Amino acid sequence: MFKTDPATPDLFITPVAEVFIRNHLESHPRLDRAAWSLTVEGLVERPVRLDFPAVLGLPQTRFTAVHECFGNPLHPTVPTRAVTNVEWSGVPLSAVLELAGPLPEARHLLLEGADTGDFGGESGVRYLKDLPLDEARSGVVLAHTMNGEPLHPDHGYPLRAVAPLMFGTNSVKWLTRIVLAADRPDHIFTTRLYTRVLPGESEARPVREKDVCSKLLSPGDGSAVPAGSRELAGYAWSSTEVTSVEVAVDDGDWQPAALDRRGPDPSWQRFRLRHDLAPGPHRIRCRATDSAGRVQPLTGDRNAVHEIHVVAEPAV
Ligand SMILES: Nc1nc2c(c(=O)[nH]1)N[C@H]1C(S)=C(S)[C@@H](COP(=O)(O)O)O[C@H]1N2
Ligand SMILES: [Mo]
Repeated sequence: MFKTDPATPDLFITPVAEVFIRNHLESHPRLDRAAWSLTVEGLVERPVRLDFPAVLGLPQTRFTAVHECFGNPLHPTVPTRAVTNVEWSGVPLSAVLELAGPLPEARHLLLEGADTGDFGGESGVRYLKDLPLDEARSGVVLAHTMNGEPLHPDHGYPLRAVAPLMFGTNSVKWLTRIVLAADRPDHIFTTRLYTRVLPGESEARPVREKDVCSKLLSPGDGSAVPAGSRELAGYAWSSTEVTSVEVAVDDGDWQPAALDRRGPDPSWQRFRLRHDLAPGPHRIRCRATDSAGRVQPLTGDRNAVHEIHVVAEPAV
């Protein structure tokens, strides 16, 4: 069902062929762009139906963003570390909403995909997500390209939502319908799954903004490297800018790594640290902190500190 770790995880932009694919339902629609349309309905002044040329006729935007799967919603604290960084282009959702004119009582926006199937004991369900209207209007883009290419059928061709600061689950693929509503819809993918209680809070909230997280990518987990001075590197990301990354080798102290700034787009940020690896096996860990003061936990949650194991081989 989905691809495993990319073969070249170290690139700043992940090649399309290495971006993971996550489908909850059995039907993986193969849509005909000429027959496709997007409707905007519900609490709007004028329901609209847009065909693909009409979408292309609206203002376009292009940006790079981390694309990260939250993980299995049935096991919300288990780390899966399915993460990539890709460039999207498409139409700001706000431009589409302007055509329809949301009514004042509209508070929520529903995004519906064309796929159907069974999940979590329910049959014949649709893929449906909801967002607060204000957040959707300011943050969501309806994307038709990934890394400059038309979306691959598995990634939602011809049009998908992208919520760049949020987990991938909110970025509805094969988008065909947008509904404005006063209340949240009760649905398996909105209110019943994809909710969690954050540390220090008592009420469950929907899985939206990304957590602070980081991943060591070089050297690769399980690899053998020559002993001596090595660069330990990877990427860190969050819904805000990451402000520091620390790396620890074996039982050594957490050492501050060099870290790139985030820039205007919500891309991941590269970190690197040179370290002298003595011959033998090593455990290497990384830990990010973001500008909101959030720090990766050592254990126990989906964004727990990432650790890799490598063997440093003595020079012959
Ligand atoms: N229509 C639809 N959209 C969807 C999904 C889905 O199953 N159906 N999966 C979601 C999840 S959980 C993730 S992580 C991302 C994955 O996007 P990708 O497969 O393009 O990497 O799509 C999201 N959008
Ligand atoms: Mo996901």
